Amino acid sequence: MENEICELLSIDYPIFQGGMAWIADASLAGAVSEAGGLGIIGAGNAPREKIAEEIKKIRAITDRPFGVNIMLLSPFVEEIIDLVLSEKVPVVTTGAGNPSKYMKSFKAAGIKVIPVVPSVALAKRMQKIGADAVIAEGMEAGGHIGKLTTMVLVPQIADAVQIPVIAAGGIGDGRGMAASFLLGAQGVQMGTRFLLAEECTVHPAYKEKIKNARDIDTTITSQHFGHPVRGLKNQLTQSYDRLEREELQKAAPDPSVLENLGIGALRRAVVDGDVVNGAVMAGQIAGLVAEEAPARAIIQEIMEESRTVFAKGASEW
Ligand code: TUI
Repeated sequence: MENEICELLSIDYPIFQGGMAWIADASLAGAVSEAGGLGIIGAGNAPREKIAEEIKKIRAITDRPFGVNIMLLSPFVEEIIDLVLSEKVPVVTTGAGNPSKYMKSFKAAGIKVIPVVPSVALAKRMQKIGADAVIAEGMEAGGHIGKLTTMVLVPQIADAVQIPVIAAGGIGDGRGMAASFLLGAQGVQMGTRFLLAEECTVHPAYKEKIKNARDIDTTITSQHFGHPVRGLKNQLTQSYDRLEREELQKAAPDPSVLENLGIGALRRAVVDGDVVNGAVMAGQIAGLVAEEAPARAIIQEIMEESRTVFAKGASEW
């Protein structure tokens, strides 16, 4: 029997590569799609021309399906939506908000729409307005996160909707994939693990910091106002914590103090390799021991391991 996600998207393996802002470009997404997974270009805060270029590049790398992740807080969200509609990209994933008002245009263009949802309520709403599947992302994930863990979110969403569920947040190997399927998911999305793909163009210092990370090395900034973001601890996250504490003492806390600190921080880490004062977004699975490898090898290893541990479990309990 075919996997529902593979059938829906015409891909070989139900593995999505997270559409990481500044990081997930045509090089990484093209390699993942070419290897049979779903590669996703992260639009992040980029303007239309930048993403148009990445779409052109990925089409030169592969003729397999790919996706574009639309970060709904982007100042360029309207022009990115116009771009994916005119380019008729095969798949759109959305993050950091509710994509309801764009759903009709996506569907009219024949685009498969798979929103990231942090709750059962939003998953049900997305199913109702025509989403093809949902990505249930737990707060183990890197970047902007919701409040629930993958372990509790996936089964509750799987029970609440009939469309396929893709598990995300804290998944980095075949064990995580097998566990996700046992919780009711039909696919997985991984971001942090693909940072160590050879085709991932993130600065080598960023990759090194991921390789050296321990289980307890991530933290959440902007927990109390603004948008909570998970990344590896460094001087930037310490400054955030201090400023946030200071602001919260005030009679009228001003969230813009924190926003100012965040502007350009991700770019500093990804492009310049400043992992001390830049934002090194990563999930809690960064502590997992993993080597740099081609995207194809990562996908093959995870497929094989997930099947092995699943079969082992079935024979032991
Ligand atoms: O979007 C992500 N991860 C991201 S976006 C990003 S760029 C950024 N940087 C700083 C601040 C904000 C964004 C870096 N990482 N993951 C998907 C995701 N979506 N996580 C949580 C959500 C989410 C949250 C609320 C989705 C929907 C939602 O809906 C609220 C509503 O309006 O109902």
